Amino acid sequence: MTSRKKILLYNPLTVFYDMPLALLAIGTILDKEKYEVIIIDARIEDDVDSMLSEHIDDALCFGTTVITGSPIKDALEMSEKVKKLKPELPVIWGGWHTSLFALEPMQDHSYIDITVQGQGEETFKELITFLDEGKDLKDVKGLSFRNKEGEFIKNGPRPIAAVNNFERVNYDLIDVERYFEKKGKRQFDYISSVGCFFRCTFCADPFVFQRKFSAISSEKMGEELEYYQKKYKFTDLNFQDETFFTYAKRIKGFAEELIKRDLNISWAATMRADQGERLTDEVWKLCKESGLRRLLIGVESGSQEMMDWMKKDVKLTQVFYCAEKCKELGIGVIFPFIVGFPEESDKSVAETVKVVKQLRSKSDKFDTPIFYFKPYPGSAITQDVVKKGYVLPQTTKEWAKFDYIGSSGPWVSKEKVKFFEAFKFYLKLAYGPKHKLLAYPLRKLSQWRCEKEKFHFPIEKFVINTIRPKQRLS
Ligand code: B12
Ligand code: SF4
Repeated sequence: MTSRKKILLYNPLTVFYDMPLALLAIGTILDKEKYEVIIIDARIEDDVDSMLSEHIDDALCFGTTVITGSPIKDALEMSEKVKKLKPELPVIWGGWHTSLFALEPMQDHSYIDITVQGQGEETFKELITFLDEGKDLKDVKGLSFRNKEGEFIKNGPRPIAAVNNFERVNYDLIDVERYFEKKGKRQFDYISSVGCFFRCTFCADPFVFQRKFSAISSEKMGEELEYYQKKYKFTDLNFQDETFFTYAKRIKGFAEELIKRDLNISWAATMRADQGERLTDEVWKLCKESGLRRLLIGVESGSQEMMDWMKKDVKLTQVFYCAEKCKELGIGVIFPFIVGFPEESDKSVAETVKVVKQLRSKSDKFDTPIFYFKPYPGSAITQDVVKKGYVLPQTTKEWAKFDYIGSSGPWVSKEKVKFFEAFKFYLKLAYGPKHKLLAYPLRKLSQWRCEKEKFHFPIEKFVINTIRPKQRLS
């Protein structure tokens, strides 16, 4: 096994410590006899440069995963560094950004040679064989590349492969304990499906996966999770699926598997409210019994009209149904909202504020992060605002500055941002988990402020901001 070629995979700097599932997926699928996968995670490693120098001589390629926004900056810097150290080494970009922008990163930067679109496992496996054998990449579906003549070629798409047929992901490619340490809890990241059947017009998933979906069976999940749990001794499981609850039968089976195997863990996942409404009471209870601790249910807007406009295909009544179920069963929920959709009326924003308050006052286990609309690439709304004259970032470097925090477009006034920043702050004090430092009168005062929407003279904000830890998204 000593003469194996090295495959260098890089996870750029991002804000949280979720395990690098993309790199694990594409790293697992390669022939272990021939290739040694080295994952360098900028969030985890103390000395990325010396790791790179240690492995680059024996490397067959360098690959990095890229989501739109600040991770691009680090991916660019690292890719350039790699190319300087070893100009003949192919530099490959994959992930959501290159699924949306196949050619632009290569056109903007001569040190990027290949980009991968969509699901990566089979494309990467074939790509590695082609690179190793020096074959022309024009026959590898699902990728784009610069050919010898310097032309940019985009090959045809690759159909989604059934994820149930993939082998078990090899988490030994990373030091799992380091992620537990960084997260401050023994939380294991896992994904059991790819794609989504739905059509929300603010989301890139319908564009990238063409409304297709493929999932691992409940039995296989049970086997894999028992194996991982015995090996890594995690206490919490974090599903990264877009729509985990797509098939109620699979969820029932999964919950039964966890109970049968007596894993004694908690778990969290994303749910659509319509899917939650379709679950029977029996399945809700099984989920709770098997350890369901927290759901993420995207609401996006408190206005049914806006929800219909963005083709969310969810009713507010379904959101409240799920809220009641979770309250009854003691399950936490994150209900994310977005304000400032193009041409969103003040009435619609006011309805969002009202629904946020209603949800928050139901349980201190409910959270309601409020984001400002951003025209993320690949969504139908973004295409529409561009047609109407909005100018998106034009280069890969400009996309690196496209930060998800704060407001960007002309759609949210400064006054609204000020209002929402105060509102979000007081929601936490008013309805969030009770804290020994927060006295009862302060909570009552905050509830009054939220109720009346009066946020002047925020003395509490100044005091609390100095003692409170930063908010986490996951
Ligand atoms: C975990 C996660 C994160 C983590 C990233 C952790 C990391 N590794 O660095 C954190 C919490 C930091 C994060 C943040 C954000 N995220 Co996020 N996140 C996810 C999530 C839930 C899971 C990603 C994952 O691990 N998937 C599992 C792996 C197996 O799938 P994959 O990443 O698609 O990888 C496959 C292919 O893309 C390809 N591939 C990927 N990389 C590579 C590399 C190579 C070399 C090759 C060959 C192939 C390849 O092969 C893989 C296997 O098939 C996805 C949704 C999803 N289910 O994918 C959203 C998602 C990626 N996030 C998204 C967004 C919008 C955000 C945020 C704006 C916050 C938000 N509101 O959610 C921020 C922005 C971050 C920033 N700009 O700094 C969008 C993507 C938008 C975009 N254009 O990039 C997604 C798709 C959610 C959505 N539907 O809107 N996120
Ligand atoms: S927001 Fe969720 S449900 Fe809607 S299309 Fe995107 S992934 Fe699917």
